[in-house]
Amino acid sequence: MFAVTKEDKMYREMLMSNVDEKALEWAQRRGMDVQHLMTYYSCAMREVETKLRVLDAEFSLMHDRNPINSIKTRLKSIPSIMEKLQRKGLNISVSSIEQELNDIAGVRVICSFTQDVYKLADALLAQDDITLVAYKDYIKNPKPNEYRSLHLIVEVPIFLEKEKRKMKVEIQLRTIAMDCWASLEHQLRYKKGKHLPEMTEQELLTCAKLSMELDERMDGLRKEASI
Ligand code: 0O2
Repeated sequence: MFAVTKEDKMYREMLMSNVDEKALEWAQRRGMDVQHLMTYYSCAMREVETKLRVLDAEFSLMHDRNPINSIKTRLKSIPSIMEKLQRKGLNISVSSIEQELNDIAGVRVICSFTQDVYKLADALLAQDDITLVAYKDYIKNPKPNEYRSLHLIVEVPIFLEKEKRKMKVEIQLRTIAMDCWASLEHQLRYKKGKHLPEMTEQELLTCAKLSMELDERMDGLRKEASI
């Protein structure tokens, strides 16, 4: 069972200090409800992270290499949550957050090879306490801008003193090359929905193709090395 840790408290303070006036007013009005919910998401995020680290450790024992290069976790901030609810025309309420949004808790897993992405996803989804809510394979079916990643929305239980709660977590799995492209593209455009000059768009597409080629060639080397 998770207790509320110092880290949770720091998270909450950070969330509360980072909000604009309207979000702050709402979050304060909902007070404990919002704080509790965000703490539950934070616990679920850590559950998923631990599961992935266990799989990484086991794989390393069996194959003498690590499929996971790094893991990043993030909780969506209160203003981002409010902006998303508003954009989708949804009620601003605690139950809306829980029922309608899938990406409050996010775990990004950066893998060594493309094959590792699928092995990890399959192993995680085979666990009997994980429920798959959505599976979007942008590696086999990249977005029009060539964004590639495997996205899973899962439900994971967290065990509280008097109840068990199933919380949703968004997991993005991608290779180092996919992550490099996505992180830089995100900085250039994605977040602001900014329209980029045609030449920049073309250059981004070329970079995405290079990153795909890099993954394919590295995968060839992995097969040659039989790892
Ligand atoms: P952040 O800050 O990274 O979380 P949704 O709006 O989430 O309900 P959608 O758009 O179908 O539904 O979700 P999808 O396609 O699974 O993508 C959600 C997340 O994937 C984004 O989260 C990004 O992290 C990432 N992503 C999707 N498309 C792109 C892209 O073209 N470029 C980059 N760099 N990242 C992408 P957020 O909330 O936008 O941002």
